[in-house]
Amino acid sequence: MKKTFHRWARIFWMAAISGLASQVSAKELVMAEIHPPGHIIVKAEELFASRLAELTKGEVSVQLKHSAQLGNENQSWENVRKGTVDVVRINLGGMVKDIAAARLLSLPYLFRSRDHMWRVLNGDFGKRVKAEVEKTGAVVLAYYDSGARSFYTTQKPIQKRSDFNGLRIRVQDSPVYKDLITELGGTPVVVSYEKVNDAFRNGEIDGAENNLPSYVSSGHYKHARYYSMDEHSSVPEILLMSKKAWDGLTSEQQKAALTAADESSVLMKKLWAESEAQALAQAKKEGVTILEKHQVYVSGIETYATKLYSKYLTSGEDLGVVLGIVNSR
Ligand code: BDP
Repeated sequence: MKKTFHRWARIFWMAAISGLASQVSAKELVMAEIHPPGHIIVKAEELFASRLAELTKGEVSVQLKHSAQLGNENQSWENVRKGTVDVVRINLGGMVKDIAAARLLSLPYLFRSRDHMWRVLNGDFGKRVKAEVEKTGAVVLAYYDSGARSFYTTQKPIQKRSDFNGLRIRVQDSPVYKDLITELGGTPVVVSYEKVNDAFRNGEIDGAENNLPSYVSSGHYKHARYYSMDEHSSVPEILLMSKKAWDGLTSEQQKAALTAADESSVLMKKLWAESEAQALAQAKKEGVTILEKHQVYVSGIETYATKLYSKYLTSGEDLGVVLGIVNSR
């Protein structure tokens, strides 16, 4: 009896110790995302989280806080640099004020296709973006697709440059986007992503611009019933980890984080076209008027939009980089 008691006591004690040990070594990373579940970006992040847990045998897990529970994208960008949130996914278009390379990436009609954008990101320019971001104190895990952004409006479709006259168009908080709308003849209105539906409802804006998956998943299509596929920009998303969280990982865990991020990016790349097609089908089903690219007088819009280049390409080096990108189309 006494012996059995001792045996059980030992087993209990060892279990308690190993439980404690795994608690001590297990790390939970908190991740901020503004998109809701179901968005392709969230699917990619879910894969990142599950692969990271798998690769580290449960030592590192990710708690994904979607739908802007931890604030808007500007706040995420600030928080990841401060280290108050561990992982964030943000659009490079919103980082223009701090990252000079993001300014170049945001220039309208820079890329002709997703393939073109990926070639540039996988080359020297992608390395420059990474280096600039890492100087601010965040670690780059991967780039994600973001397709092409197009304009959508409430009253009538955008077909040509003069259709912008007098329209108030919501933009991300970026000087490039503000200048773009001004150049096109409209008035830019900076509104954070989560507030765009309210801005439509309150009549503060007449239009906005985004890729199809975001246009549909955000519900913007309920207010802006005309989507004109002018595809004026393709600015990728970036997955970042705070330096503080990164330094708290072992080198094996860091490697696992990069692998998981890379795998999620590759999968997302494969699924992107599918997700765009689904969003397009849903928009059509909901009665949205879609103007295909050939129905929009894109070259007329592009002529005005690209006037921005002279403002933003002030150094010989940047001019050379952008010429290189344009010539690699
Ligand atoms: C979405 C991006 C998100 C941006 C948002 C926007 O995924 O990161 O913040 O557009 O327009 O497509 O603000």
